[in-house]
Amino acid sequence: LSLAERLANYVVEGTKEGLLDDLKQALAEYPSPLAIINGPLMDGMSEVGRLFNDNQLIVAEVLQSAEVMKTSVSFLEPFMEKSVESSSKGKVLLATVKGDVHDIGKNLVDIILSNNGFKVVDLGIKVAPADLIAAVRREKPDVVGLSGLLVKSAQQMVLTAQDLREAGIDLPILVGGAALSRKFTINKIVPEYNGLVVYAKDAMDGLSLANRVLD
Ligand code: B1M
Repeated sequence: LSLAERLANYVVEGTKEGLLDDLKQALAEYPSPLAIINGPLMDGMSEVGRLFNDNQLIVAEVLQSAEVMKTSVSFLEPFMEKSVESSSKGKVLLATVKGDVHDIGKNLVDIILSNNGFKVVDLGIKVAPADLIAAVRREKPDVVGLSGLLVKSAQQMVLTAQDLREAGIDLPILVGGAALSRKFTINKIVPEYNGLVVYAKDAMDGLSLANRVLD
């Protein structure tokens, strides 16, 4: 198997045997650590999603795939480019919405923003609107970032935006995650909120939008 196929396979099989050696080799061959994540590792995750959808994998197996992804991201993180400016660009409050446990994408957004001059406060997963509102008041962020992968999470983002509006909050919101689209964001979330709402398709897009929003 090629290096790319082996890397995707670790994720699909949920096994870590040989993973770190292949990641080291990939660091030498790929243009950046993020290219390893967005390329072969994400290919593996897409295949996991497909097999799971097809009932060929059970949740316990998908959890092992998630573990491989998390281990890989932790291993690659120290090799990612970091900007010199120290947490001066602004503060981002990050959360996976209520009812949703998926956090690999959110954690990637955290890493990318933190490495590029943002101070990130991560509230974790299954964050209810009331907890988000309390955190906005406590942390006084410049941007709120919401992640969600389930179809019902897209609807939860609409409810969260409504609750934020009712609480008098109009900070820019950055939304992302597999269940969302730019169209859904514009048609469903934007009308329910008084502030700016922007959709990011991936973590790098999230970074450039966060930069633009705070410029
Ligand atoms: Co779940 N799951 N899962 N799962 N899971 C999906 C999302 C699913 C599409 C799989 C499938 O059926 N094909 C499906 C959703 C279907 C739907 O809603 N229509 C699904 C399901 C059904 C479920 C359960 C309901 C299964 C069950 O229990 N029967 C359950 C839900 C639990 C819950 O949330 N209440 C469940 C559970 C799990 C695990 C716990 C086993 C595990 C998650 C572990 C974890 O995260 N700690 C898991 C996984 C791993 C997946 C898949 C296979 C992979 C997700 C992932 O990590 N991708 C997923 C299928 C798939 O996506 N192909 C699936 C890698 C990650 C880097 O990508 O998060 O998309 P992603 O992030 C991207 C972008 O979206 C974006 O940037 C990242 C890339 O740079 N992004 C943002 C994300 N958030 C952002 C925020 C931003 C900006 C960009 O700004 C704030």
